[in-house]
Amino acid sequence: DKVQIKTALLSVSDKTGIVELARALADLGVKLLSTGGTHKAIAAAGIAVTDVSEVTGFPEIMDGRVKTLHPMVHGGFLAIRDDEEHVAAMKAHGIEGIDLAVINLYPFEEVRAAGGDYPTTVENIDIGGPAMIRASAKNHAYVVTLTDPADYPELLESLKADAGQTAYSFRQRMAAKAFARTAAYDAMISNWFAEALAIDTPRHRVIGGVLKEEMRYGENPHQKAAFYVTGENRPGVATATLLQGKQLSYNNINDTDAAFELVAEFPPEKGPAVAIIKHANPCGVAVAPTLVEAYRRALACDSTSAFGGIIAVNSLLDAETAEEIVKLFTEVIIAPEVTEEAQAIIAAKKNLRLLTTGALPDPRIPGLTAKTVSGGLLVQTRDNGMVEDLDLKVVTKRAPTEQEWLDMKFAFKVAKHVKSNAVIYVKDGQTAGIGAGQMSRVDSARIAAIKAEDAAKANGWATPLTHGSSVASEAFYPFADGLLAAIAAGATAVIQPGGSMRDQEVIDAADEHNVAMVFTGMRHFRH
Ligand code: 93A
Repeated sequence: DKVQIKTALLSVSDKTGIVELARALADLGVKLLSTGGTHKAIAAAGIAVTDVSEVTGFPEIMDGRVKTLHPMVHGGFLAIRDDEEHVAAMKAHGIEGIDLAVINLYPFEEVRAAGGDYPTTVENIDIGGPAMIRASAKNHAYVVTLTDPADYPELLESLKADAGQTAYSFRQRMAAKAFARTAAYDAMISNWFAEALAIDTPRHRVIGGVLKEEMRYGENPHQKAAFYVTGENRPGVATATLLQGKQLSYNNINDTDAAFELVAEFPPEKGPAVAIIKHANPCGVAVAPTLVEAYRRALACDSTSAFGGIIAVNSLLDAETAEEIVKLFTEVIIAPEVTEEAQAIIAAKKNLRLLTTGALPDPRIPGLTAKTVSGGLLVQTRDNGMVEDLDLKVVTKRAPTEQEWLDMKFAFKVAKHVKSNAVIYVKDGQTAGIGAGQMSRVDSARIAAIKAEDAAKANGWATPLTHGSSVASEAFYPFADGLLAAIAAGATAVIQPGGSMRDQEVIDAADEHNVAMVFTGMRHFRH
């Protein structure tokens, strides 16, 4: 299974380490073939290298769009070296075997991330490179494919140790990596089209991305994990700048995303907002005239759970807020921007990660989400429903007061980001109690009320904030019991999708207690 490397084709956009590799290969007696720019770089270092157009007998044409797409190249990669017919074809056409492909692709991802215009981005779709990667990797029984400069040293070591030969296991491993690379590359192209053309139907898109980083472990220490980025032009954890602190863990990334997506529901023009997240669910959300006040109010909801949490803010993180935040152990802060003063305050906490994104994501923009099931991927468009855009219907005798309107919309926004069954009480722009992830809606209502009682004790309030609150349920009440549990906790106004067979029972129960109720017509399941 050992293969002697006699001829190599080098064609790289990222020229990292290419001259050193070429020199080492030349020293081992390998014949080098190369394309325009790569040839130039290697030749400039005084290393003997043949232009691929000498092999093809064809010049690079159409601005380099066609340079290696030729049977002399692809025959060289694909020929089965011990197949009589293949060998005869090589002889008949003067095709020489190519035993090593060193290829990396036009920087499509970089051009896209830099906001390249449409024609520039299209021009950076590499055709010949992926064709060579796939051809050589398919024929890994005989050919080595290198797509990553990080693998150059391993190749050289094995060549030196093994008289210019490579092992089958190495070629297999490199082939697997090669196909992962071309698949990720094509996924990025597909994602870009989807974004450029606003295609949001899952069937016209491929879910895929390029490896951004590997984490030390996954959700648990015995699980391995990596972070792939889709290249989506959406401010968030995938594109954020880490200003301080160590690398984010798998759970940190998941929770930070949940935090930032939630806080982005609150446009900064309408005032500062803060969300504190634990295990992907909020344990406090608030809006207030100042950011520091919003933080205090968000924290007041459940300061016990906030310990070791993740904080997202919707506007410039200032020194006052930073002072408050550092009083408690927090894992991550994510903000669109941060003042220098605030940054200096946070710097005192070495382990606290601080991320900035430059902007908030637009909650209305389409996109895809995916989760795995065994043997498959479930893909759907992002839940970009906004309560402001819905046709809200008052279904009770009493209409909500102005404050109840504000609080119920706030609560419904939060409900969208809470695991189902979600019941959220809100009073005067702050969460009073959050009930998440229960199998029964009644239990979620009860748990949220208990949390509110705990908060009243912790904060020295005479009554829990649920008294006189507005409550949101992310899905309809199938029976009146869930509503009655919320009323028992003191809610005076309710927002829910409606649409249950027993809506009338639920409406009657609300009317009986002089509770105002609004139907949204849209639900926000989050399972
Ligand atoms: O424009 S291409 O799709 N057509 C080709 O025939 C071709 N062959 C290699 N792009 C092609 N390449 C790519 O050129 C390689 O994948 C590599 O990224 C780049 C190297 O070009 P140069 O050696 O001129 O810098």
